[in-house]
Amino acid sequence: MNKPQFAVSLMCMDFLRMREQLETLNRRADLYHVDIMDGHFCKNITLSPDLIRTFARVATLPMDVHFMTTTPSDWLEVCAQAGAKILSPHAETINADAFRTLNLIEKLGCQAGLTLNPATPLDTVRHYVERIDLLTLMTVDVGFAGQPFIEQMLPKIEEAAEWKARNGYRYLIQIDGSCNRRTFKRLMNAGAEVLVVGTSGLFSLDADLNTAYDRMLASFDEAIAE
Ligand code: S6P
Ligand code: MG
Repeated sequence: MNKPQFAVSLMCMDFLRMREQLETLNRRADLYHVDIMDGHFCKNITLSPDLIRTFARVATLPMDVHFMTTTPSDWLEVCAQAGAKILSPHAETINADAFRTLNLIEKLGCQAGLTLNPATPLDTVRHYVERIDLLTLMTVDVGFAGQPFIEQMLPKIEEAAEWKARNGYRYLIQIDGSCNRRTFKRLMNAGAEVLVVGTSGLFSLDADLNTAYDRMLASFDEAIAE
């Protein structure tokens, strides 16, 4: 089984230790996952374009922005200018102008991400998924860290992996929501390639982030070996 890439969810870090935590993650993680919410698409507000600009002063890993906003087109350009490398709006918010949105992401010089809520079938993105670099499948409803894993998503991950193998699509399959010791093996068996680790998979494992990261990697190896 291939090793996954780990994308760390920055909304879950200790905000009083941002610089120190980013410096640790620069050495250890593969990608940054930046959640932007508008209080409408989901009932929370977390990170912001200004924070992306601040992270960019320290971050040496690519930042993938997960837009939980009703009108992502309002935010794509400002986030690209702030330093985002991958822009991942939700299918539920771009299907009225998906091709125009993908053209804009390309024009901004970013990679095209795309995110699907748990209740959204993969088939809704069939006509443009060939243009996607990072396909994110939510395994919790959007809005909060620390929620329970939605088991019914496993066949959807398998379907995304089948589509990729059958059609030669380039997207990496990223999973967002409750990626941790209890779910790692099932996610990998289903075809996950990038795992977003947040509160349950990483930050809750130890107050010291280096120790927490060691524990996360060890818990991944243990889970896979079972
Ligand atoms: C949720 C957000 C996610 C969370 C992540 C937290 O709306 O999009 O990226 O930050 O799921 O991780 P966990 O393991 O606590 O669910
Ligand atoms: Mg997210």
